[in-house]
Amino acid sequence: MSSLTKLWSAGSRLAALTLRRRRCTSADVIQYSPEVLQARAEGTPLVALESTIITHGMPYPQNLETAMQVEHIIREQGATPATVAILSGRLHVGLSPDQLSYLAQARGVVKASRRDLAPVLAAGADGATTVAGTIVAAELAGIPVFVTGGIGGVHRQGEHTLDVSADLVELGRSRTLVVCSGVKSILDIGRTLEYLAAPPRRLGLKQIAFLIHLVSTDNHPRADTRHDVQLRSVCFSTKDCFMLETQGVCVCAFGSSYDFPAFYTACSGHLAPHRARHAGDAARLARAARDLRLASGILVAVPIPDEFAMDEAVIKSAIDRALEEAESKGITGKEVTPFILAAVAKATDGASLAANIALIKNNAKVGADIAVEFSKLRN
Ligand code: PSU
Ligand code: MN
Repeated sequence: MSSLTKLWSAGSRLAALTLRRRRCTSADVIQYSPEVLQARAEGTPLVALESTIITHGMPYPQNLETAMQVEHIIREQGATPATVAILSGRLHVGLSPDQLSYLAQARGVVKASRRDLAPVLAAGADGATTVAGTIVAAELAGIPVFVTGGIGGVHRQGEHTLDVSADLVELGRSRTLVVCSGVKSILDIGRTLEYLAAPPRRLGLKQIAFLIHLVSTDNHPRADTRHDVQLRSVCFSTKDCFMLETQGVCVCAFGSSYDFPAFYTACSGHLAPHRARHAGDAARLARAARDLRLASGILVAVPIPDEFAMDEAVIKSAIDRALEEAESKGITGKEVTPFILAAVAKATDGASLAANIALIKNNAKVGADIAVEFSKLRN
């Protein structure tokens, strides 16, 4: 054997070893439930579910009842549910009824977004994954569809606080198709859509001046956080809310219209750029995105069914009051959404919770249908 051939074969062995080690690493990090393992062996489509909604989004016992019902609906549609959470430092994909029950009552579970995953794992702690955290797990586990109620977004006053949920960025960098009912009007829905999906639009004078400044001083906004923040606030500060670079997420309204839903109500007053009329449409879209090797996600926004939609004026006043209360109590960051959810449920005598439960059950059916349709397409 020539020395060149020897070198070549040693190189291939090393590459194979590295590959094997890589595969082991991600398999090791995830603890699959027996049900999920069986589904994978039999080729049953999987649907990922988040767990922050259980620990921080709803009170006990409705949180547990809803989690079990959502899993049941997914099974009835011919798919297998895979609820994601961190238990004692292990990333679980698929939970047993006992584990769900534990999470639903446990105190001190960390709300785990992307940034929190490694610390919670390293500390051997419990964590409930947000939309962003669950997308990371779904991608690792190769689950293409994920169902939830509402995703995080750009908070109101986001132009000052820069409080933008990591959910939006995660949607921009993973291929997962997320089924939800839009974002709550506790957030800034227009800016959330803009951040996710809107194409660059016209520039105001202020923005042009700032861009010229950046170019002339050779300060690319991405290279320096201070400039990035400055640029973002300039972009946020006009009425048209122009963002230099959006996340390129394919946002679709599900059903008969292009109206982007507002969680408790079917219309937010904003339109989605695309529409999926039914599960088959959404599945074909996901297939096409994968064929194109797009590394960005798809958001399917399903309006709350008419019979469960809330009165717009009632929910608006409850949200406005809850936002004022949060501000006066100095609640910020990741505490904002759970605080507002609880305050709004109290102010509406539980009506907002009932709407939340109804819409997530409907989303579970839609998501499972999409997963089933997707599994029928060429892989
Ligand atoms: N919206 C809801 N219920 C929820 C959440 C959002 O109606 O439980 C949770 C989700 O887990 C979402 C997270 O990913 O809040 C967003 O939080 P943050 O803004 O801190 O990223
Ligand atoms: Mn937030």
